[in-house]
Amino acid sequence: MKVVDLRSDTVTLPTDEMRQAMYQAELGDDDYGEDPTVNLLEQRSAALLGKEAGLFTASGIMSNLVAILTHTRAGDEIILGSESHILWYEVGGASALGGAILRTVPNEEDGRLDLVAIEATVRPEDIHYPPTTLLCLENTHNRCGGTVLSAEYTASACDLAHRHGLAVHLDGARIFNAALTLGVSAAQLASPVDSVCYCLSKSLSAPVGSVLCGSGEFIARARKKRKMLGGGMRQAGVIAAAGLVALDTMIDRLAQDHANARRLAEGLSKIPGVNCSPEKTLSNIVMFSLPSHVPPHAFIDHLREKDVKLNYPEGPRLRAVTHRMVEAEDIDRALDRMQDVVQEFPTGLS
Ligand code: TLP
Repeated sequence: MKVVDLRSDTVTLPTDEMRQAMYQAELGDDDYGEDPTVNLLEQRSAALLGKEAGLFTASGIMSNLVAILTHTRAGDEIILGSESHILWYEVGGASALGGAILRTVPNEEDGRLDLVAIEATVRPEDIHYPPTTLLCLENTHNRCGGTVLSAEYTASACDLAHRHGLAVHLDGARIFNAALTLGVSAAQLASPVDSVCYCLSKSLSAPVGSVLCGSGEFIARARKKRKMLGGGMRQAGVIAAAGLVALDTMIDRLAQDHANARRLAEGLSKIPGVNCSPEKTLSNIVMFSLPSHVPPHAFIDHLREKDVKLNYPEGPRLRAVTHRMVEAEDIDRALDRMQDVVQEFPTGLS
């Protein structure tokens, strides 16, 4: 029986077309700027995001870290969301390796940071204060359940940041999902930010990689930071080739993942005691909570025995992520299994 793996869109495997392209990729030493496949991926990424240049990195975390190292100096303060991926899941790299102080502003439920709160958090010039030099945003927002930041909001946040001399980095790991939801281009969403990265290895289904984009001058400096982190990958065209196929073939199919996420959210909202809002399911991430008598860890363990995989949650909310390897019929099967498992727990007992 096929396992329905809803843990993350990072579990997606490369398509046959990607594997073919990897095999046939034209290669060179990227540290000499001589890998034509990497160069093409960087150029195409920059064009898609409306920036001058791109930098292929090993992962989303590396892109975010390289961006932070390039925008800031040790001791600078960064403003970012209390639910941001950079804060929660990047092993504290911005502080450990970049010496950055992370100052959070609460994320609204929809992934925004309140503009008044951002402004109040920027440090004025004072001998006691570290300089605030960077604002980080995230679109779509992972921990806020795949919510999207509109182009208008992003522009307002950037205006404010730029007025105070801060640069803005956008963690756009799933920016093509956001663009689809909003009916705008990724370039429009990224237009006011100084740097943006997106991931090839999540909803776009490529095996490895992320691309950081920005001005030519920014990317030249970022390239050196990537090198410092050991991220010069030589014949990286082998993996960039899959990324190019992902750009050609995976962006247009994201609508299926969004429809499946909505289908899952609608089904979940009908299971008695399960709390899930289909109208808040805006991309490929579904957040839900279980009836209070159902312990999440046991629920997930039982579900795994029935070939449906979810990650253990950190709090009361569970996350399910749709992707290329999950079809509508898999969603229906997952829903049946979830309903069965909820019913295994007698009401009133935990
Ligand atoms: N997110 C992963 C886990 O780390 C939680 C996931 O399963 O969703 N930015 C955002 C918004 C992300 O969601 C992720 C990965 C990253 C950056 C980092 O990407 P990787 O893991 O490829 O370095």
